[in-house]
Amino acid sequence: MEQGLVIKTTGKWHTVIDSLNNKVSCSIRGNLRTRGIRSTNPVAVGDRVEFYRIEREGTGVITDILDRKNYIIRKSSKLSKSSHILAANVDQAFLIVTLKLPETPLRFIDRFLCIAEAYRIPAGIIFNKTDIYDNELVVRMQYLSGIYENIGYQCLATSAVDKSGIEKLKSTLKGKISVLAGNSGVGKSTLINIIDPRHNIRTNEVSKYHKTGKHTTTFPEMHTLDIGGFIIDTPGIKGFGIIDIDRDELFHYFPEIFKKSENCKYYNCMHVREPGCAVRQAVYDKEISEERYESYLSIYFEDNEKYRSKGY
Ligand SMILES: Nc1nc2c(ncn2[C@@H]2O[C@H](COP(=O)(O)OP(=O)(O)OP(=O)(O)O)[C@@H](O)[C@H]2O)c(=O)[nH]1
Ligand SMILES: [Mg+2]
Ligand SMILES: [Zn+2]
Repeated sequence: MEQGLVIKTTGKWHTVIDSLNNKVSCSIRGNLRTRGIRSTNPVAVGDRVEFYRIEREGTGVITDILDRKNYIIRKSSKLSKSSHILAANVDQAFLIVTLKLPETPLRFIDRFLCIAEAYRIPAGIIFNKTDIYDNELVVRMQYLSGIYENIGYQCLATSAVDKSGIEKLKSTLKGKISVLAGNSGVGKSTLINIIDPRHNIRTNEVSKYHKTGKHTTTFPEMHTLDIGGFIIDTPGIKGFGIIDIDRDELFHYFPEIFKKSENCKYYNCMHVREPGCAVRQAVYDKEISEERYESYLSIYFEDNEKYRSKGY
């Protein structure tokens, strides 16, 4: 029996790399223990597994999944019992954001960060395509970076065209397992190709008419980095689906709201319209960004007609 790392899964076959970084195509043993998670994919990218080889066929069989440090799950709807594991055992997650071609909605950023908090995965934001930002957009990026850095999220600015920010990004990724997420067309695959020129991942231009990407990457895949570490490329997503967090707990996953909540008058304050709410006071005093607070409300009232999320 050997241990390996799952770097790609497509249906029946799973690509596992062994201790020498050689790839082995593996199937799964029928009675594999699935660790209590009901998911459409028992084995996910990032899983550390035990496997044995079938020498004459050059393939392998996965017999066990080692305990996961963490994982990111996507659930298709609140009612559906089965979910899909996007990635396991990641050290950090970055959302690639573009302020143009396509424009990433603010609500989308906050939903991503909220989910990362819930899974206890350190998260950051990478503003990409800075080469096409005019002055106004540069100011906007600096404004947003200020807000998110204040809360404690690392923000980077990159361009795959003029290569600015790439060295800093590399030093952030070095030696770690990172996952890149974001809308289709923001440049996830392009950035990986630039960070490690050995890779030649397929990329595609953004549709001129819809100004959105073409969903070029279709399944998550982990790539080795020549500087050390791994990076997981994921398919562009329109939204994060249903956020499976209890309403009463939601504010725990907005760090700056959680911090202020200590001073609320009522211990069970939900920071919506309760008297003596320190969170709303902080929004009023501009200590908490109004846009972040609006994102909190939009998830809080997700089931409510007025706030129903528009596909973020
Ligand atoms: N101007 C500019 N274009 C970029 C930059 N990064 C990526 N692009 C372009 O954006 C388009 C989309 O890039 P992809 O890497 O395919 O985007 P993706 O995020 O992987 O998209 P999906 O795989 O569909 O999720 C391509 O035409 C890239 O050349 C950048 O920094 N500046
Ligand atoms: Mg891609
Ligand atoms: Zn409150």
